[in-house]
Amino acid sequence: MKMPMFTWSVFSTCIIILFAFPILTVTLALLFLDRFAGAHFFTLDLGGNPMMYINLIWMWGHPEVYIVVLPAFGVFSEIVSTFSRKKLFGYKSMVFAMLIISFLSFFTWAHHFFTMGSGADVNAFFAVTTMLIAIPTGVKIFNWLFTMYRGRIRMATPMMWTLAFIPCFIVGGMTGVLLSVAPADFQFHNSYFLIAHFHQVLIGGVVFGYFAGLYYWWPKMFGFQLEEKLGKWAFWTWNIGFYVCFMPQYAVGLMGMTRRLSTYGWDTGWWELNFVSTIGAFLMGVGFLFQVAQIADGIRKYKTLKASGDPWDGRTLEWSIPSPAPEYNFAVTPRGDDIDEWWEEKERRAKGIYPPEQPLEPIHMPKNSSIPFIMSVFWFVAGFGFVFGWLWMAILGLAGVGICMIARSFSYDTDYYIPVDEIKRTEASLRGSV
Ligand SMILES: [Cu+2]
Repeated sequence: MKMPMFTWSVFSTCIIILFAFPILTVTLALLFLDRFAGAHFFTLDLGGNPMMYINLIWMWGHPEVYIVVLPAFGVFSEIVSTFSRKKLFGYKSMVFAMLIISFLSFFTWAHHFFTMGSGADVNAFFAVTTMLIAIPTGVKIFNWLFTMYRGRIRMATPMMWTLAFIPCFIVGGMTGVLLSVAPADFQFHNSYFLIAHFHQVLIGGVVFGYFAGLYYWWPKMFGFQLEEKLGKWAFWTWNIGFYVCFMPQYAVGLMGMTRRLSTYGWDTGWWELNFVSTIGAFLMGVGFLFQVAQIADGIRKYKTLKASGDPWDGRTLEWSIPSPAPEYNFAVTPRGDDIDEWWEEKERRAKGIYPPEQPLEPIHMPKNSSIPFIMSVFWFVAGFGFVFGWLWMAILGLAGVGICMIARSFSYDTDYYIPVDEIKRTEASLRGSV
């Protein structure tokens, strides 16, 4: 299957979601029975075990970190090849790496509590599986680097966030390997060293990735470009702030500071590094303000910043349609023979080879429904009632959920067709602005 890497990343994320979330559902059901029906799954007495809860939470929770990071990996793959004007290096190995990460992510959960006392054999197993994940991740890093090699790199904000991600994630990943050494983890456990590692992978990997993706697809989503100069200010304050904030935390962790402290004594010698860390946190806050200013500025200058359908000289098919995309996306189903189909198409057009005109057909569309949103409000009411033991509120919420379900089940008016005339009109008005 020739899908762009972002599509593959969403695909592998969905696989992990499919297997990980049932564990969370069961865990919450058991917790509910403990709290509400006097069961003893996670209690200290009557046969229960609180560590069972921690195990279940991380059986879901470790795959969850890959659920959040894999789409970011997909974003980086798209951006690296677009802004290096090259095909992604090692496409197949990228896909395999992602699938292997998805699989391995289910066998590492106990690395969150090597100190539980499960013994050397169990700890060794989870240490090895954790270290193994560094291999496919390393493959991806090398492929991104090789894609850039001899490419004509353009330093636009999406690419800058991608470039910042690579060294940041390497350091975050390597400290992860340090943490995975079970005997050493008896020292690192619950220390600020762990906190620094976690934030480096989750901010340096996930947040940077979604920033890169937002900058990249912003014109496609909203029809205007974000002004680059403010974006660069945001980038630098964010990145300098990041290192000033989190690097001292590795040190203060090795000095013995544990997580979740509300205060500590002056004689610990931790305050200087914590103070540096605080400065970094505020710098990141300034970076965030620059980003807010960037969006506000973009909305104000909407007309002058108006984006074409293909503002980055893109490679994948979303760039072949206008910005913002019409509700039906593609007027005719596009060809998808190549990963960089739009790039190939542009090359063909440059040689004067145009695709045959395809006849327009009415487009089948789903109708929007507000019921899922209303239902989620009722779920919230029910959950709130259960948490505080207000049964009347819980029943009210559940009744609302039931009514929503029934209403949706009996609603057959769920789709419509966009007639050809309307597609023609939309395309003509949008193409005018391309
Ligand atoms: Cu983990």
